[in-house]
Amino acid sequence: MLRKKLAVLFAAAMVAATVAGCGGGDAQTAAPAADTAPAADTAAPAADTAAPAETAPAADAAPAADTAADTTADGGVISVGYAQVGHESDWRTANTQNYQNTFTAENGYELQLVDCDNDNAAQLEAVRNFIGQELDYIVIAPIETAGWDTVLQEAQDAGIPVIIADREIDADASMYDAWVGTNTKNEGITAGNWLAEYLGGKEANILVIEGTVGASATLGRAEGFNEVAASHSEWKILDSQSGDFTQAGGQEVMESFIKSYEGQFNVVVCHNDNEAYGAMDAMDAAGITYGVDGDVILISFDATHDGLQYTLDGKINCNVECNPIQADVVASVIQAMHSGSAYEATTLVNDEAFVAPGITSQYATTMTDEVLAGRAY
Ligand code: GYE
Repeated sequence: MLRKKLAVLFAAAMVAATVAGCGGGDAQTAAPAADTAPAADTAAPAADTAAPAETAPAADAAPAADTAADTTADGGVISVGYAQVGHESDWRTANTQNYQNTFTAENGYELQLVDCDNDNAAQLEAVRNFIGQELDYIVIAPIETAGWDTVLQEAQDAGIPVIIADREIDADASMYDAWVGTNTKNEGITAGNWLAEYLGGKEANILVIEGTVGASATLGRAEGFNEVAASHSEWKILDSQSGDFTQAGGQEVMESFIKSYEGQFNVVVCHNDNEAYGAMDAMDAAGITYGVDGDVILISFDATHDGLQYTLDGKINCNVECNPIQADVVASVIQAMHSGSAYEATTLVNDEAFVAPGITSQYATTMTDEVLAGRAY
């Protein structure tokens, strides 16, 4: 195990963040926001544990495969533990399926995927269990940003490389080996920029249904959107409450918003599609209209298949994508680590945004049947 870890660290070339995934987003939505997306240099292992950038071995000069690959006891099968957030949303289901379809036995993996049901303690326990089993690699989609130092130290002591995926954590980048995910602050900025463009100076009284408290996806989207809101004195955020990224949570929060603010709001921002479905149910029940022909502008994040169907139908005005298809990038990082080659310390999966028919935007693609047909998840 120790030999493999050393090979991994020496092979960690300090390369710039790359963009993977769907692509096609316009420059405004793709511009990384430096303060939430880990920069390549912050995600790289600390100088004392890895060769500096300029001396990091190139892929072809990396330690021979036998220092890395042949440490696997079971004839080349790579064991991977994935501590998954839970099953709170359609995005999450798509992400889980993507890992299950990628880390297959045919592809040479043994995947242990643990659904942590949005419970931090369960997630820490899952990671400790992976360490106890001496799995080859650990992938964590962290529920919250906080609380990772001790268990990451334990993984490091055991010599097991850790990849943080989907969301971000507070821990120093030297505590893990690679990061793969999306720029959620940028998603929030895109939502804000689109709203400003759409309203063209008109007043906005905004209600926000946030994601899980303490999750980087929540913090990033809120920070990005609030940054744009701060530059619009004609906007007011009336309230912001967590719907926990679930449909039931979105409905519950929207019902209570309607009680407190009926007749006072014209914009609802939901941090994911499932919350938006719940908010739509609550507004339907209260006779509040939304979408392109309604009284309330509805903004969502994720742009899953169903979310884009509602956008195509004009019920969601703007839907900012977050791409759940990340397992292929994680697998290529693991393959590089395993063969002792250079790998990307940070990979940013690109997102774009979509708006309902009848809306044109410099920040987003107008929905069509073809766009929806191309959306598998
Ligand atoms: O937006 C939400 C999911 O971490 C980016 O988590 C992800 C978020 C996604 O539950 O639907």
